[in-house]
Amino acid sequence: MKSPVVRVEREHDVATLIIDNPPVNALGAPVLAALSEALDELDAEPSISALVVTGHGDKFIAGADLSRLERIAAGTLEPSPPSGTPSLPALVARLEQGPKPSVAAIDGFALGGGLELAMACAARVGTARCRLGLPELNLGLIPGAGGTQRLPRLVGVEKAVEMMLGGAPIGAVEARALGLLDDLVGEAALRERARELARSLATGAVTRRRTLTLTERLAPPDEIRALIARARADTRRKLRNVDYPGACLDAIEEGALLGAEAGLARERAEFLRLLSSEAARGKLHVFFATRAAAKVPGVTDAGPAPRALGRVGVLGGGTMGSGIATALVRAGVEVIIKEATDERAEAALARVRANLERDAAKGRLSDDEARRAGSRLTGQTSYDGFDALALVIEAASESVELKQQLFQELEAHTSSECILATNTSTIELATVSAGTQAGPRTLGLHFFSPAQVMRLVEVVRTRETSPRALVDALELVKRLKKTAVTVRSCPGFLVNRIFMRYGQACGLLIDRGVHPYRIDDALYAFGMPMGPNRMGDLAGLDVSVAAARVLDAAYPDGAYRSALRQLLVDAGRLGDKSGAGHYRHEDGRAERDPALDRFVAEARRLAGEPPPLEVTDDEIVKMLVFGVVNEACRALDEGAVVRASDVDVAAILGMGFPDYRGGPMKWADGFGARAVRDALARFHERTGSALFSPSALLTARAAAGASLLD
Ligand code: 3H9
Repeated sequence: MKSPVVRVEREHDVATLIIDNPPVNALGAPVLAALSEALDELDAEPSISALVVTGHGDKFIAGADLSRLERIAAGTLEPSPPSGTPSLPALVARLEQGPKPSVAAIDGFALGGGLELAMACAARVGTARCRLGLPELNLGLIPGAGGTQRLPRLVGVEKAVEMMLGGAPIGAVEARALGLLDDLVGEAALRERARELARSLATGAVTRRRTLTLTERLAPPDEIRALIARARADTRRKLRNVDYPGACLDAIEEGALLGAEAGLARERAEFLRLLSSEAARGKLHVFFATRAAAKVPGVTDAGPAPRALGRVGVLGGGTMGSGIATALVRAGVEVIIKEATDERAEAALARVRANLERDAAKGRLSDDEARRAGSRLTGQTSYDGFDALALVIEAASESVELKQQLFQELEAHTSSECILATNTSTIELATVSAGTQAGPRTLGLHFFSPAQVMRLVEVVRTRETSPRALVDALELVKRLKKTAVTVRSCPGFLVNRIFMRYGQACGLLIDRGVHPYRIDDALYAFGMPMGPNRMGDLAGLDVSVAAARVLDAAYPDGAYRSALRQLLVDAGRLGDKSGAGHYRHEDGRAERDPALDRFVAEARRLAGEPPPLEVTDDEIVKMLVFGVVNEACRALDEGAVVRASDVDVAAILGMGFPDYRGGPMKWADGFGARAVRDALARFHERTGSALFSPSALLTARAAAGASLLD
């Protein structure tokens, strides 16, 4: 009895197994069971001498079923497959060792377990659009079905290490050149060519070689040891707090030096161990959270289909406007930058060109792509042509009067269909569009700086924003290869609002005698790209003080501000840009500065010399991060954000929160709502500051023993 997820077509002596498991042909238990059943049947058929394994259309196999892995990682599902279903490693081994040779016919993605299965076949044929990779490390895992053993044997240890540690798939031409693909053909010819090759393997016209027995691509042992040692040192430098890259290198090294059997055993043990690690739980959560963020209930599931927006206008070509324009032209969108004067328009175009040149120099774009992207851009000082635009992004400086004036001008110069987006980071949308009738077509597109690099865009809506405008804006963000998190307009939107508490808690600790550098060290060790004080220097302390003033006024309950940043600003210490802030800055390096202590002492004096607080590094981290979680709970309670996992996506992409901890909500949920509430209540009691007063939603979740992620 055949399952519909795997179909078998017989042509003379070759059987083609077609996997059809939408949306991405993941290898879930039903697929594994169906493949195993089909192999049982075909092994027993004397008229069949060879096999072809393929996917459906341009979907080969996207790997193991991640929803299943997520449940195993969470401890709610046993790692062993359901009874009667083979494990993926067992199925892969069976394909390699079985009586009949097999060929993988690959169109589209062959990722993770998909490539592992293909590598166990005797040969692989692909199309120009196939992409092959082992992205397991992106999920805090390592390949678990022989990938660490077969890939080095097919492409050499060096390339295999690069592919696994990098995680990005390679294209068909490179795969063919490396020998990972044995042939490259057009889509229409794929299955026929695979069958032909399978037949040649069966007759012996082409020798059947089992991948695990190959050794000619393996370098001499000393070279392998040296190469792995270099890769190990490199990843230790780049990645903190995680052990999956080292585990992957161990499995590769063991197999390459001691033989495939030892390597497979090591790989299996490490894969199973990592499956229950915090990093895998965190990263699997982020995988699904990122995809969930694209879905806005009542809008993307009910509203109109998105339209591809034609030409886009950008008002203001400063750092932000030119960064946004760069992202747009790179994604193939035609852009008009409007500036106040010819000189400023020229400067804006120069900024975009410089961004594109940097992309080309770093290999992110080819010279030709950069040239074509640049040709999509024009600069002007008038509103000529704005009546034909589908979207305008206002990226002028952060002044209410200026933005209001620009919105009034935009209303006069654009069609009633044109979406009016503002890139404000602090001003409420209703204030920006006040005095116009443009409410339904007004929304916020809050890019993070630098806009051509940062992946997060907060898509901000008001009660008036139409689903049509929202759906189109979400589509545009996707086209820019960025991730949208949808937020209701509120001061600070999501990221700046929740991280306001992070900054406040940092200031409170400083006023209570915890040194700013100790706080930075604790948060850096936790996994943030830098501590909050170093971060303040980078963003500019004048900017930070101004933003804090707006946010403290908007959320006065529990607001706490140390005077430290204001004191530094008053002394002309604005951060990196002025050569000193909390740190001294020279040649791009931040050095600790003993002069800071004088400002800290003054800030403490202004705070009334409260008694010093004894805290551990763990408590420092929790005071700052649980503060973020507490404020996120308030935002969730108000409906300002769609779901808790959106907070995680926003914090990771907007603030560099470590993805291997899953984001602040996922990380806090690991302790449980009750523990988070109790910790905050204790901080409240110890400091006497309402900053730590647990929010209503957190308190309710704690009382109900509920998850923070529900
Ligand atoms: C592995 O293989 C372990 C083995 O080594 C060892 C095992 C023993 N499973 O991304 P999209 C869903 S680890 C389940 O929006 P795209 C996804 O959630 C695996 N579901 O599409 C979404 O659902 P929804 C190694 C999956 O076209 C829908 O499919 N493989 C899986 O932009 C569409 O996804 C990987 O890490 C999955 N494996 O990109 C590859 N993959 O519509 C992970 C996707 O409900 N996948 N979904 O939101 C990807 O990188 C991208 O999905 C892919 C398509 C490039 C394939």
